[in-house]
Formats: sequence, structure tokens, C-alpha cells
Amino acid sequence: MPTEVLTGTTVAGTTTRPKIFRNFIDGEWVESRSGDLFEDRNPADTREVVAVFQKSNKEDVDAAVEAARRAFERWRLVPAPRRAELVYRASEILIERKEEYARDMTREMGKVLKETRGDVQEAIDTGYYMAGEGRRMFGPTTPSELPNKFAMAVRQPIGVCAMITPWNFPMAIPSWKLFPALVAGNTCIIKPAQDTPLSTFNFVRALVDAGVPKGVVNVVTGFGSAIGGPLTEHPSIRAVSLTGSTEVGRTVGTAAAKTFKHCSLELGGKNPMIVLDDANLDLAIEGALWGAFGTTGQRCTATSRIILQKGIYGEFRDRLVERARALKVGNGLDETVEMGPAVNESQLKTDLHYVEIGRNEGAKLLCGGNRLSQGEHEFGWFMEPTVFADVDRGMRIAQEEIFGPVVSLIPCDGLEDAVEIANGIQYGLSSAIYTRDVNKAFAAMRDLEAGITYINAPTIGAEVHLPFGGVKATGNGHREGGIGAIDFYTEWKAVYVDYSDRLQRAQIDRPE
Ligand code: UN1
Repeated sequence: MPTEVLTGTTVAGTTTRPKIFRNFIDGEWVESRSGDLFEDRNPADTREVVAVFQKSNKEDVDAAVEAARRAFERWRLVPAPRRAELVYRASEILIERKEEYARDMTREMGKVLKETRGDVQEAIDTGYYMAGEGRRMFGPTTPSELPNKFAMAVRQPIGVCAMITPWNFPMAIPSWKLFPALVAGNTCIIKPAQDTPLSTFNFVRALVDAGVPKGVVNVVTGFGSAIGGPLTEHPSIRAVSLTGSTEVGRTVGTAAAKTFKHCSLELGGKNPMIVLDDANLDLAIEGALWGAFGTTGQRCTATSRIILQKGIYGEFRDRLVERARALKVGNGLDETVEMGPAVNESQLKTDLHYVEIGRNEGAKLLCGGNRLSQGEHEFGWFMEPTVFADVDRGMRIAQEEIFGPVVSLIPCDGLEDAVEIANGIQYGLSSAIYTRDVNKAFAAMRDLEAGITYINAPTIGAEVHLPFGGVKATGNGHREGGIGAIDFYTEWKAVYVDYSDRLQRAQIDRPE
């Protein structure tokens, strides 16, 4: 065990030993085969070790796959409404523990309490929605082309599924994957991001307390570099679902293709908000602040480009900058704080690096751009909310996903120009337009290249019963949320029942 773990402090100034969590395999809490550990630190105060987790390797993955493979043989035969009841019970447990789990989440990844409460709530919403699907799971019945023959299609589970989840929605996103997979009858192995394993453990604890049978859900913690490969290459894993960067998506997609796994990739975004001259500016500014700086800009749906028609450009810019400057940045456990830290040092460095890039490209830095490291910010990964103006559509800060509190204002001539700028990127996750003109709103709904479009609302805030995902480099065509998740976690089987008592040949025998 590394010495820093033994001496790590859980609360600044004290020497309480942090709690060590084990992997969860085959219904048991077990140490990793290597015995190596890693720390989960609070990004608002890095002196605090929130907890310690197992640094796993291929052997741990193999053990989890074996357990999941065995468990599948029984779980697939449990009727879907019964499986769904378990998901429902887990959601009720999450309601009871919402405040505790939200606080743990703020401590491990930094976003403010009202947002971490929302994250737990999103898991609860997903559970309730997916529990209902357990009594639907509809498939078509359809007339056969032959007499006395019955035709239908039924949904079947796929088998063992691997989930690789990110740190920005550390309970909501695991729920998007685990709940539908379980209702559909699959068994699962989840690898949470190394920055946020605690929230996944809290989520899985709710499932365990709800009575999930052993081996049906397994948790293996560690680093993508050591266990990403084993998870995406293992021949017994039949589906992989990743939410992460476009770069990791390419690696996972390529590895999964070799063994023909189902593969769902939900990747980057560079989401535009268009504001036309006729918009309600008060509303648009509120939306911009929330979309750009909520979750410290660390959402794949974050508003990172604001495309402004020239008539309102100056007023919008000045009012947004004034509001951004006034945002209170700090520890998310303080209810008055509006924006928390970056999740870790490397993300903060990326954010600050993009400030440099923007400056060098000739964009006008109107506010922010600096690390905050004095006083209450001394031990955290904080930076100021940052606004660049006069950004050209082709600049790197207008093209590349930053994943931090950095927003670019881009002038445009009108709807057509705005849509062209909005679509002129490799990504296509979320998008928004503020206008009072219904004709323009409908044209934008049709023309924006994105999986999600909001009218008079910012780019963040998707609800769990609608499809979530994007086009172009944002993904590979699957959707989470809504019925799309059940589609991903099931295989179709076509079933024909011939009760004619004779050989009937499709396409050949053509009765009158
Ligand atoms: C993400 O950014 O990775 O729509 C997920 C939203 C949230 C989910 C975001 N419900 O902003």
C-alpha cells in the first residue's frame, strides 16, 4: 500500500485515514489482484482524500467477466417486470440517500450541490422510467405472408455488457447504462472514471441493497490504460458503452469492432447557442450563463459557442461579461457558490492552455482567463469564468472541445449564417436558438446538425425519457435515454410459428 494512502487526510488538518473501497465482483467486495491502490481527491481542496480505490488490471476484469457470464444464465430468465422492480427499488433507495450521495459527489468531483442533487435525481428519473419499460419491451407482431403462420419479433438480452463512464455525471451516466441493461436482462461490468469512483459505488450500493443477484453487476476501478483494453477486447463481452472523448471513442470503437461487439459511443461536443436580434435577451443571457458555466463548463452538452446576430451583439456581450464576472467560484459544498473547480489538474491546465490559444489566435479576452489560487481557492483547481469575444468561426477555441468554463462569442449576419457557423464543426451533440419568430425556430430545428435542439433554452438539460446523443464525431448513431437505450441493450429475434401442419415456403408458395 503506498504510504501517501496511509497518511492521507480526509479533512484538511486532520489525519483520519480515508476509507478504502474494493472492487465488486460476483457479489463480493474484493481487492485487486495487484494490491495497488489510487486516491480520489477533492478538486476543491486537494488535501482531502475522499476515498481510496483499487487499481485494477486485466486479471480483475477477467474475474468480473467470468462472474457476469455465469450470472447471465440465470438473470436472463428472470421475467423483465421482476428485473424492473429491482431497478424501481434501487431508485427509491436513491431518493432516501439523495443528499448524502450528492455531498459525496461534490467532494469527489467539485460541481455545486444543487447540480449534484440533480445528478442523483437524473439517476432516479432514469430508474423510474426504465422500470416502466420492464412491462413494455414491446416488439411487433405482424401478419405472415403465409396462411396459418404467426410472425413476431421479441427482444432478447445481449449478454455481458461493459460500461465505461465519465466523471462529469458520475451517477446519472452510469444509470443511463446500467438501468436499461439490467431491465433488458444483461449482466454488467462498470468501470467508472478514476476521478469519480465513489459516486458509482454509491449507485451500485443502492442496487445491491435493492437485491441485485451476485454477478449481475460488477464494478472494477482503475485506469483506462490498464483495463480499457481488456474490457473492449474480451471475447465474452458482447456490448460496450462508452461516454468519453472522441479520441477514446475511436480506440474503443476500433477494439470493439474486432469481436463484433455492440458499441455505443457518446463523445464530444462544441455546442452552439444562436441568439437572433428578435430574442428575449434577458432569457438568452440567463441561458448562456447556465449553459456555459454550469458544471464549470464540464458537460458534453455545455454551451461553448454563442453565435450572436449583429444587432444584439454588443449589448449581449456586455451584459454577459458583467454577469460572468460576478459569478461566485468556490467549494461546491457552500450553497452560495455558483461554479466549482475543474475536476483535476490536467483539466485545469487544458482550460488555461486554451485561453492562451485564444489569445494567440487574436480573439478578445473580455473576462476571466486566470487560475484562482489565493485564499479559499488555494488548494483547489479553480479558474475564472472566461469569455472570449470577436471569435472567428474557424479558430481553435471555436472548433475544439475545451470542457471548461471558456465560452466564445461569434458574430453572425442572420439565421442562415448562424446555422452555417453552428454546423461548421466536427461535432453534433446539442444546439440552441433564441428567437421569437416561429418560422426561424422551425427552420433551425430542421437544419441544425445535432442530436438535440433547444428553442429558447440553453444547450444543457436533457430529460431522461428522450433520446440523448449526437451526430457526426459525437457518436456512432446510438442513443441513450428513452427507448433508444432499450434498443441498444437488446437483440431482436424474429419468431415464426407455423400451425398449418405442412411445409410452407416463404417467397415461393404464394396462395391466392
Ligand atoms: C453530459 O454532458 O455528459 O443534458 C451529460 C444535460 C444533462 C446530461 C449531460 N442532463 O446537460
